Amino acid sequence: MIYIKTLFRNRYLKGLLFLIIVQVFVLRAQGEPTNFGVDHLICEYKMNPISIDVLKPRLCWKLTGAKRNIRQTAYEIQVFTEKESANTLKAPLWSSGKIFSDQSVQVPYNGPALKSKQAYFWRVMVWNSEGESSTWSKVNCWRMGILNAREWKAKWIQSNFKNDTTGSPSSQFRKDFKLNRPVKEAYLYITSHGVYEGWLNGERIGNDYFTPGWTSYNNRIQYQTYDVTSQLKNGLNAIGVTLGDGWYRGYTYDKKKDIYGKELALLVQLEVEYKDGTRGTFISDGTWKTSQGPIHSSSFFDGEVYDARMEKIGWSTVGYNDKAWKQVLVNSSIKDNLVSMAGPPVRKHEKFVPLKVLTTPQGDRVIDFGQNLVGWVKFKLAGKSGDTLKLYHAEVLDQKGNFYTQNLRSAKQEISYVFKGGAEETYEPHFTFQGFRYVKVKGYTGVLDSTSIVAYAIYSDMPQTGTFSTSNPLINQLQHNIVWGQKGNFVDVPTDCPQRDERMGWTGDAQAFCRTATFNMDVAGFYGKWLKDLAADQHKDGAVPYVIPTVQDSSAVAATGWADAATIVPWNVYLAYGDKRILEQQYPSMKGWVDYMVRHSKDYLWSTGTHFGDWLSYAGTDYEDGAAVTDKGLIAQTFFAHSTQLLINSAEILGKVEDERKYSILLNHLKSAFQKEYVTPSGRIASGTQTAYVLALNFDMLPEELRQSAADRLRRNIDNYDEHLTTGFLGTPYLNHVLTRFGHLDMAYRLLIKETYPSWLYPVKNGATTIWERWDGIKVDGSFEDPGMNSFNHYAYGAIGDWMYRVVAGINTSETATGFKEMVISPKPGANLTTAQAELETLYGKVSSKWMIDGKKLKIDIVIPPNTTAKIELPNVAGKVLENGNDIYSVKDLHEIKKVGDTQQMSVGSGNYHFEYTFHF
Ligand code: RAM
Repeated sequence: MIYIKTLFRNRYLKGLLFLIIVQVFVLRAQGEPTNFGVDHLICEYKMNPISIDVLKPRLCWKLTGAKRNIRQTAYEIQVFTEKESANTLKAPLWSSGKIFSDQSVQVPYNGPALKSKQAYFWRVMVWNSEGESSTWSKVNCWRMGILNAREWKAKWIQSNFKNDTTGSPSSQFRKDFKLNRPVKEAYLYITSHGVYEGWLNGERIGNDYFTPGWTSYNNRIQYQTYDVTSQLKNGLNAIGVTLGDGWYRGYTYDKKKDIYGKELALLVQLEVEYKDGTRGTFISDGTWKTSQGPIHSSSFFDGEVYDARMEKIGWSTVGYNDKAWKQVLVNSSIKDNLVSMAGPPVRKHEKFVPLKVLTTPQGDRVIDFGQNLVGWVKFKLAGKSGDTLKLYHAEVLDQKGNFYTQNLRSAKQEISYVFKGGAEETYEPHFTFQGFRYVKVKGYTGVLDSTSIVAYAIYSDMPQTGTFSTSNPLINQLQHNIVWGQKGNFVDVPTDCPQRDERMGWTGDAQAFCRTATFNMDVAGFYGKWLKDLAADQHKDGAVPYVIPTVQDSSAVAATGWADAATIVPWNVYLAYGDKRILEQQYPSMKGWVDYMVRHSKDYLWSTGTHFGDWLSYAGTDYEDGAAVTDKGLIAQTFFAHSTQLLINSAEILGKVEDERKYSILLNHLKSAFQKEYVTPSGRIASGTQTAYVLALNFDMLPEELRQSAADRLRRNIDNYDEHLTTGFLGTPYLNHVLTRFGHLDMAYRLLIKETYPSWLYPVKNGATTIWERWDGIKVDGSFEDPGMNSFNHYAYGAIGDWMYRVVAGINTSETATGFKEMVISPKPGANLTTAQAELETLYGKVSSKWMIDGKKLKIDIVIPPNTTAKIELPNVAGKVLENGNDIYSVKDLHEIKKVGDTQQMSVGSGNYHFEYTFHF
């Protein structure tokens, strides 16, 4: 004490101490690295979103650090209304205070009501299990969108050309406007009936395509928000926007058009904050001018006709002479159905250069881009004024090597470009996309190479989260095909196919594939948006349309295995991202669908209605019991039960005790009714198909004592088909899971590596670069299946991807602490694979599992992200297991070590682990 007193009496020492204290604080504030930290702050699944309309947005962050067992024990969030405030001593708008919790994802903002168009800056600090705190994270931001329809000052405008109907030239809209002070920041809010492309001072606004995206337009239309600060200048500015038919009034399924209306319209509101603190708003209104531009026609199915001679040079720049343009009409469409864009925008991704330029036996000049992709071709070519270049798009060449488009049905997928003449002209389409690998070129004989013509993949901007690979190149190609099937069919909505005259949000396909999708990419926002449309388009009586957004007749609803997307998709989003709010958001829709089935069933059996059944299952006749057709009533009953189960699970999570009880009773009745109607006392199921057994087993429809024998029957059925699968859209996703669960892992692997039809690798052996709609899109004799329905880019059968991640590599979330908060890592080697590995970027960070067979040894590397725990299950253990060379029983970071049969189990926290042991085959 005396010593300290003396110390403080010394002025010099006092100063030094002060300096040290300051230094410590400054270093901490600057983010001095400690052995753990926090970063990757996201809000509503987005990094620094500039427009959200969720009133209590959810925040996620990742803990970082290489040490094992990193666990969050507490956090503090601070939210400011000005960025600078984080570094001053200014009080935050909201501070959570120190919250003792290990929750680091989906943490709802819980401060004062958030204001329209206001930016919020936030940071977080976390504490670990040693009680150490991280430094404050870097400051991230979110910004609210327009929260009140009355804040839309802009007016809907439209052109007034007589020929402005579906398929007519695209209208352009323009306006010059003046800013008389330097701009601090400016946001542009924009949407349309139809699709739009906007330009400010000659520069494209944003890099999104097909905006405002496809939603249930009668109920919800998205608007986009762009930070256009850097595109504006002091003084005069110009804005120009082009509109295309898009989904709004363009041709769709069955040659229908004008689904949502006959007139296209535009709504634009620019809000500027000047450096001097004043504000200005510029809006679409009756003073805008309109003209028809070079896009002669555009259609998703048919392509685009573009006459470059009609280009209006400089039309979106200041000073353009628009005297000849017409005045727009103001229209009175409503604005209270406008919502901020929730999912990811469609963007341009991979670029492909010509792999080969070939001449077909029929004499066509065709470019092979080497990948069946969805997007378009961009070229830089010269031509004579008035000459037309035509591009045709196809997925495949036929047996003789000729360009094949019959499977596109009526979709033309054609680009016609009329040259303006002179120097090289650069063009890429605007309001259309094609599904293709091959492009036939007509009207141009010059050189076609990587400098003159390329292809771009265009799809919803979902970050890739997963990778999967093995020692078998064919399986790697299968994984590649699954991922490309996902890219091509996630173009704003989950479609069945991207090329023929269909391209709709088929619900059955979506539910079959969605769990796989959650592994390959971050699809939380994508499905979150689509599920809102599902609920919006769901009928009052709970019936779910076949396609979402719906464009079919009102009778096209309530098919089993399709409508169940209402329960299955939200459930899978919940599993992958721990997203309880999606269950909350979708609960009425889920319940509505189950109640619909209740009302349409008799004595707890649902067997009425129109169903697609086990769509596109194997249809051979080479096995005694004929084709692998499963009774549709039987299928309906299993999905009825499954949806009910998911509703019960959701009710439990949301604390809806009464519902949980009520639907649990219902579920018992559904299972008894199933057993009475479709199962003999010895466990034989009415349809002896693989799908019948798979569904009954996967959804626990059979009494416990009959399950194993049913699984053995399933195996015998597969044997009878010479070890081939025969399942369709509904049975396929669960086939290998059921085999694995009931001790037939070897058979699951045999199906996976089977190369003959029907199998997953049969298309791969036939050169597929995406997943096919049918097991035999190209038949064994080399001819094509029925062109009426033969897509070569249809993701449903890609549902095996989920089994590859969860069983082959063994990365699973626990179902109680979902979103990979707790996980089960349970790799299962099999077949002739010597290695397999998968990585998954979860909301907590990277999980990875890699195994390798080295002689008699199995080596397994596992990475568990911070703030999570894992139960590890090592299979086929003979003898001692070593972790980093040490007997597992001596490693302090491994807990609850026990051996069950020949599986070695243990629990771990975050970190990297390396196991090695003798593997018994
Ligand atoms: C076809 C497609 C689609 C399927 C429906 C039932 O249009 O194959 O994938 O869901 O039929």
